[in-house]
Amino acid sequence: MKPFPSFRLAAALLASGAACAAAAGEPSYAQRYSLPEWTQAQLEAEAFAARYLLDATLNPYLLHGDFDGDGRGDVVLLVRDRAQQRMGLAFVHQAGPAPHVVGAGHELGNGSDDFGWVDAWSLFPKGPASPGIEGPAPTLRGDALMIYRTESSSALLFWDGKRYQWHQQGD
Ligand SMILES: [Ca+2]
Repeated sequence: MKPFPSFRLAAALLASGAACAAAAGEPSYAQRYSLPEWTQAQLEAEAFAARYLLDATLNPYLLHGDFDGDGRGDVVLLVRDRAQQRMGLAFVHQAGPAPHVVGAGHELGNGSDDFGWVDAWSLFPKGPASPGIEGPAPTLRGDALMIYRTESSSALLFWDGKRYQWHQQGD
């Protein structure tokens, strides 16, 4: 049976995508279509793209939320630094100007500078947060992000107006 033309087109796109990038773990050509258009300028800017690769090993590989609380939707993506392949997260605020990276060479809380231990994540909608094991509940300006090592530990990451902060939930 002959392949459908659309199948051949997809194969050609995959091949060209593989040629221009695709280290293991990077989002596929199709997955990149899920990225909002406004993220492009920030993710393709030299300062970011020369240092980081997007990574799609978590499912879903991006989460939407209003992390800085300005009323406009933002996204968070898993990234790796090109130099040492350390995992981290890039929060991309719609207000810009550039993604905020935690992990991937930037230490945060007990997460170290490599978030390779994270195996699940979910959005924590703006609202009251629980007290952690190291301090009182933070006041959230926007949505926050829960990251997990399942059956081991979890932490809440939230924007304090200047940077992302770590709030340990359990270990
Ligand atoms: Ca926002």
